[in-house]
Amino acid sequence: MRYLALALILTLGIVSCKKEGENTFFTKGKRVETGLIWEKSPVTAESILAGKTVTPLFTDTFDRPDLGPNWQVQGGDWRLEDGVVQSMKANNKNLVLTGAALPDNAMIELKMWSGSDFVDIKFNAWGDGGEHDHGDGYSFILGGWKNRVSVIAKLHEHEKSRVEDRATRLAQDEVYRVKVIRIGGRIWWFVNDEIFLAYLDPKPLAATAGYKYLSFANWESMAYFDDLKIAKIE
Ligand SMILES: [Ca+2]
Repeated sequence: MRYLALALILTLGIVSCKKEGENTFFTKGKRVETGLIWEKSPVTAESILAGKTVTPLFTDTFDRPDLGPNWQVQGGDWRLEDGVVQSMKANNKNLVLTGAALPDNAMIELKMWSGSDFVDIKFNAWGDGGEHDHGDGYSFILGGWKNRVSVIAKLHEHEKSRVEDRATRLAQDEVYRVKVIRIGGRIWWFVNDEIFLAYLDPKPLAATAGYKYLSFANWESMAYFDDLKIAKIE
């Protein structure tokens, strides 16, 4: 009986190791716990895009006085200043890009930084553009929860299958170059050209169902965004 139990434990161990191997992703050598993180590093944007066609769709450098017709303000204090999108307090009322739709397969590039020592800067992509308390579509949060957790989350910032980086501490006033690549249900998030987090969604949000909006988000950080670029991947 004891041997049977041992054999059972070993078998389960082998099965769980295999499953774990398929679903485990390493970020900067750190293991991230989740069922939905899916690939081992290193991965580069160039390797993901190899053989694909990337077509620019939309750019915004925000070098003008007003946000203009491409942007819709849900609330908060979103504004342009010194050629940069700024918000000091928005309480999750977003600044939504209504002038361009995100294709399901796309690359998003932008710069974001925080003037707050607790960082906590974020944006949403492939959302429905509506008002939600905790994120729209896929949320990308850098140094959230007082600079303790960075995440990719789907439809809700606190959802159970969100992927997390609890090791990296971000810096106040440091400009982070962000690149998000999505192909189907696979999403890669690069920060300063290094893979930061990745998310596998078995039931990806689709533009045909209305999930096609990018939005800048903020609770009460000194949040800054600039140099947005969106490209279609085929
Ligand atoms: Ca600018």
